[in-house]
Amino acid sequence: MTQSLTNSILGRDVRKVSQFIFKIIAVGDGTVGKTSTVRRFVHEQFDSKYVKTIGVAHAVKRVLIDDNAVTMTLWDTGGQELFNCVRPQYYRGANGVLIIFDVTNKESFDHLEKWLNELEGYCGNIPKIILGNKIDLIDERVIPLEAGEQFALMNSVSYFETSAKTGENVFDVMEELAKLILSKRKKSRASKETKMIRPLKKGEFGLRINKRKK
Ligand code: G3D
Ligand code: MG
Repeated sequence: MTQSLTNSILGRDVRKVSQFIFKIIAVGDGTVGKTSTVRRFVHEQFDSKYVKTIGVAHAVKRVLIDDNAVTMTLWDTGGQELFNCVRPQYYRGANGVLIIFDVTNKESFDHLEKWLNELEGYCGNIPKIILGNKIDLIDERVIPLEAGEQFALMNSVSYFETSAKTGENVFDVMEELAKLILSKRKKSRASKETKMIRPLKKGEFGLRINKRKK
C-alpha cells in the first residue's frame, strides 16, 4: 500500500529502501480537472477558488511503495494547454502520465485520441492511465463507465474514474501509476544487468586464459 513516506519509513532500515524519482504529467483538455487532481493527491484538498498558476508548475509527493521510496514530482501546465511553446518542456523526461477527461464533457472524451497521439510523439511508450474525472456530478454525466473502459481497453491502457472534489480513487490511481513505472524501471534495470553478464574474453581485465596443453 502507498503511505506517506515520513510516517511509514520510521522503524525501517533506511538502507534497504530503494530510492526513485518519477516525473508525472497530466494531460487533457482545459477544465477537466488536471490541477484539481494533482492538488488533491499532493495537498489532500480541493479548492475551487485557488489562483491558477502561470507557466509550468510542479509539486512533490513522497510515498513508500513496498520497500521503494518514491519521490513523485507532479507537473501541471498551469492552464496553458493551448500554448505549444511550453509543451516540449512539459513532456521532456516524463516517466508516467495521467490522461484526463471530464465525464460530463463529451468533447474532452472525444479528444483522448489526440492526447494519446501527442504523448506517443513526445514520450514514446511510457506508463499511462486514462481518468474519467468529476464522477461526483452524477446527474451531468454524459460518458458512461463502459465507454471509458472500452476506449481504454482498445488502447491497452488502464482506466479509472475519479473525483478530485471528493477524492474518490485519486490515491489508488497514483499508486497504480507509480507501480507501473516502478515495474518498468525494474525490468529495464534487470535487462541491463543481464546484458552485463557474458563470458570473459582472453586477456580481458588482464586475465590470462591458458590454453590446455595437449
Ligand atoms: P484543469 O487544470 O484541467 O484546467 P481544473 O482543471 O483542475 O482547474 O478544474 C476546472 C474546474 O473543474 C474547476 O472549477 C474545478 O473546481 C472543477 N473540478 C475539477 N475536478 C472536479 C471534480 O472532480 N468534481 C467537480 N464537481 N468539479 C471539479 P472552477 O469553478 O473553479 O473553474
Ligand atoms: Mg490547470
